[in-house]
Amino acid sequence: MTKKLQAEPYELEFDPKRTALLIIDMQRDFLEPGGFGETLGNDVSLLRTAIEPTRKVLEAAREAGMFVVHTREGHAPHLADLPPSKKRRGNPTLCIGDEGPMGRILVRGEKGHDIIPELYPTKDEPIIDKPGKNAFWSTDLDLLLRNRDIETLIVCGVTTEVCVHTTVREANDRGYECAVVSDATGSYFPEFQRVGLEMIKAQGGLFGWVTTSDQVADALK
Ligand code: TIU
Repeated sequence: MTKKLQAEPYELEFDPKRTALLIIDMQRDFLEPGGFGETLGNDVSLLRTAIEPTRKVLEAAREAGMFVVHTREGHAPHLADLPPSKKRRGNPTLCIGDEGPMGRILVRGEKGHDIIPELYPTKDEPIIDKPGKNAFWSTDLDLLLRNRDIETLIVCGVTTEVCVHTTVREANDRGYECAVVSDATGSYFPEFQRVGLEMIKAQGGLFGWVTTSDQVADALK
């Protein structure tokens, strides 16, 4: 049955059976001290405000029986999937693959690469491991969504202007309707958070909708 989601620039009608919750990169490496985000010079506490709203949306989605997909950004231990340009960029204190306090930075299988305990996936919730910022690039995310006839994505995660934006832009071109949950996303830069969300909903919702965790929970009740 179709439901109505309060959002900007206007209400979005969605069918929970054809909607997936996509949680982008809520990993220790971005949200906890000693990880990739901090090695790039960022204050990771700025992202932590997104945890509780994301948990609220995740619980509502689970209760509604919605399809939930989590993503993690990172690389195989051999780093053969890491472009040298990505390794060099950002003038980090530790590079991707170096040993940090939570294991090797942004490497699959390491503690820092994993999803934070507050939002840990159940065994029925696929985890997409992605080497880039775009969750569709070099992954089988599209296959998983097409198999379920998904048409709408409710998107949470970090960071708003990097992996969330890159993924939502690609999702648009692939024909998915995207609603980004403002308080369940986060940026290391408050200005980018504000403008990043404005960009999604500008021009009559050029990339999609912006909603809140409370509005998603209300819609799924
Ligand atoms: N640096 C930054 O803001 N983000 C990333 O490197 N990856 C994601 O956004 N996940």
